[in-house]
Amino acid sequence: MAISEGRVQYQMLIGGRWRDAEGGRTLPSVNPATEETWADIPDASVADVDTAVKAAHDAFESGPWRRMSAAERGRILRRFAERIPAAAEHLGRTETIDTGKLFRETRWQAGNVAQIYDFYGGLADKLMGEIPPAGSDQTLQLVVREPVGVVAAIVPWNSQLHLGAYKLAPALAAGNTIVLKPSEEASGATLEFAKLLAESDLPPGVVNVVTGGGVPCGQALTSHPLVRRISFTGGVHTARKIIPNTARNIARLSLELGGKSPLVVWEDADLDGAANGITAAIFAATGQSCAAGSRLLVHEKIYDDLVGRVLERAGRIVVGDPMQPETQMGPLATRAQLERIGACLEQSIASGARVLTGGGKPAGVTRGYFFAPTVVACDHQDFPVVQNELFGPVLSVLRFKTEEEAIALANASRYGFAGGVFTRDVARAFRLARAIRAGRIWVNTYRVTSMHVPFGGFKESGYGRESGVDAIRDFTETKGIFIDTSGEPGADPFVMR
Ligand code: TXE
Repeated sequence: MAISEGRVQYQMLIGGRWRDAEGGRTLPSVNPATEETWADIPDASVADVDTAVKAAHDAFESGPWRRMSAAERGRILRRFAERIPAAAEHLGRTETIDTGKLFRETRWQAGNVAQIYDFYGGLADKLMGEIPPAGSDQTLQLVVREPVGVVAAIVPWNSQLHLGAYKLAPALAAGNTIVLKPSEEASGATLEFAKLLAESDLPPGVVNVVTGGGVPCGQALTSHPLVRRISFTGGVHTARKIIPNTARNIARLSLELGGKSPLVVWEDADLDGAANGITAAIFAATGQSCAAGSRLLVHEKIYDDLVGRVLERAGRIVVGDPMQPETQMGPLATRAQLERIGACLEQSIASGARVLTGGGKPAGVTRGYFFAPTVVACDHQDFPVVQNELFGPVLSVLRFKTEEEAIALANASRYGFAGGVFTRDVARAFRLARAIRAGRIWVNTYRVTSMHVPFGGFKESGYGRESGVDAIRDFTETKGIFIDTSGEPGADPFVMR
């Protein structure tokens, strides 16, 4: 990294060396809280991506990483994890400048990244094979697990370090090598993190970081013939472009996409607790989370009371500079997000949706991509604001009468990432949790997470799971080995026995 004209100049990490993009091309990185360009990142070409994938491939084929004992790989990852907390403050600050996410949260997430590397480092030597029973006692059958090869990890802007760790840590623990591509909208924190990787005991080429646009960088990476596994987090429209690429390289793909998650509040719920859960679901991280709960479904008997509490809570949210400790909601990450959300809301208002609070820039704000906490009453779910993932602090509200109706409304979405249920009735909570078609359900809480529990979606929220113990297996291939233990010469293949 160098500073030029007050802007940070980043390079990419390829094969253990720092490199500019071909021709020195760069892309600007904008601080969404100030609208100022604070850094330039390399704009990788197809040739740069090819160099990075070949570096990862060489490290996989000829380097020590996959050959060393799994225990040693685990030790290297855990030693690496120990170095991260000292950098958490710096990484958090960089990510906040990059994305507008609250510093309180980015600093915490950077520290949590250490635990993710520690967790999967600890699993490296717990990956077991199998010895299935054979048809004959003269044959020994083994199922062993081997790393897949070069993994392409593609990460969006909303939680670059955290989401990146859930891909890299299990993939590395299993012995793979990586090419990581963060979003062109926010790559700074990842490139700062890459410095820690470069100084670690990971052999050169095991982790490579390329930066640049979806096209050509992401496209070249996901269609590269040496890539064997793609782990993607981003929008469904991008997933639709990546899936056809895997028809060329036959790389295994997992997709962690968006959501339009329902929050169902029953009449017996603790309403203040529910209002807090709803606030966490939609206004934390300015609603820019795949798990955001953005469709509130409320039992008709408590509709006015609960919505009143949500509006009161939304009205108290401190919107402002994401670096300040008192700020509760920062800006959206990009101007495009701001414009897209505004346009979708306008369309919905024109067709009858009613804004109860918010609906645009907060009063008095003159710069930065800020959008006020917004609640919109909707009499049905056909409005664009209910159908589309907005990835912003916009909550639609609808009432229901019966459990069947609540379930039908909750499931009337092409997405199925998560859901929230608020009730004191355990049996009802369990029925709703099972009935909602989504990969994660929270009951009387929201946003709580753990690296022991997998996450990922149903329907258009994607396929494959991240996090959890099984994530390490997901970066392996099984291999069946048959050993003749008879000690006798091989039998004539044309004589049936
Ligand atoms: O994501 P993109 P964007 C949703 C959310 C958001 C919308 C758009 O609704 O508003 O997607 O966000 C790379 N081949 N989510 O546009 O474009 C890109 O460079 C290969 C939900 O930022 O999907 C970046 O690194 N890669 C989600 C990554 O894909 C390509 C988080 C994600 O960017 C590519 C983010 C291509 N052709 C957005 N085009 C979640 N699950 O949390 C782009 N990319």
